[in-house]
Amino acid sequence: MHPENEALIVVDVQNDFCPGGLLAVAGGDAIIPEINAMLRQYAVRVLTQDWHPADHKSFAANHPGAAPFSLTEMPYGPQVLWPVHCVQGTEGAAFHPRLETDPGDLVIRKGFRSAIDSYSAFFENDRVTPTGLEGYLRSRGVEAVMLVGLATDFCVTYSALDAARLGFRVAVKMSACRAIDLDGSLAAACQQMMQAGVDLI
Ligand code: VGL
Ligand code: ZN
Repeated sequence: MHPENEALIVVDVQNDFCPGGLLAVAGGDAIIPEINAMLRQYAVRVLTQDWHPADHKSFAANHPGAAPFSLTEMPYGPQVLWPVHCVQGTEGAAFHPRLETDPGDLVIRKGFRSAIDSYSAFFENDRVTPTGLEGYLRSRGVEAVMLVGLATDFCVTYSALDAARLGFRVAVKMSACRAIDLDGSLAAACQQMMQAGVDLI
């Protein structure tokens, strides 16, 4: 059992990011047994859920003529345009049925503002609008976080970089993550995490 000052953060293990989903990550469901085992080992357990309204600006379908996986410019910087995914209340936005969510202490939903995407569990993509997770972890005395889930190179990496910036000790259990890997995004993400002092284990 890990000490009370360490949290496990399970990122976006939702149907749409698993095989058969609308933004499926290869092998996304293969990490679930390892995550279920880890959930039993942590005193503080947080699950995140990507949770978009249907008119969300990160969806290519809401930009006439734009192709999925193309880049656009948002007021807060470049943004990948994704296939429609994780629409609030849909089966695709639900946690994968094999993920054992009952031990979770907190579910953080993110990406619910139409005009701004939110990869990180801590801040939306403007890097300043908070989700509230920092305050939750601090008020529970958490000093170190372990990240697992989907996708390694987007939501997991953004969460890891923000956690490091906020002063938490941060590790990512790579075997319990899977990547989208758009144009080398996985290698770039690992490089950034290592530079930020994130432990890739
Ligand atoms: C994610 C793309 C769009 C993720 C979420 O969970 O990594 N990726 N929305
Ligand atoms: Zn999303």
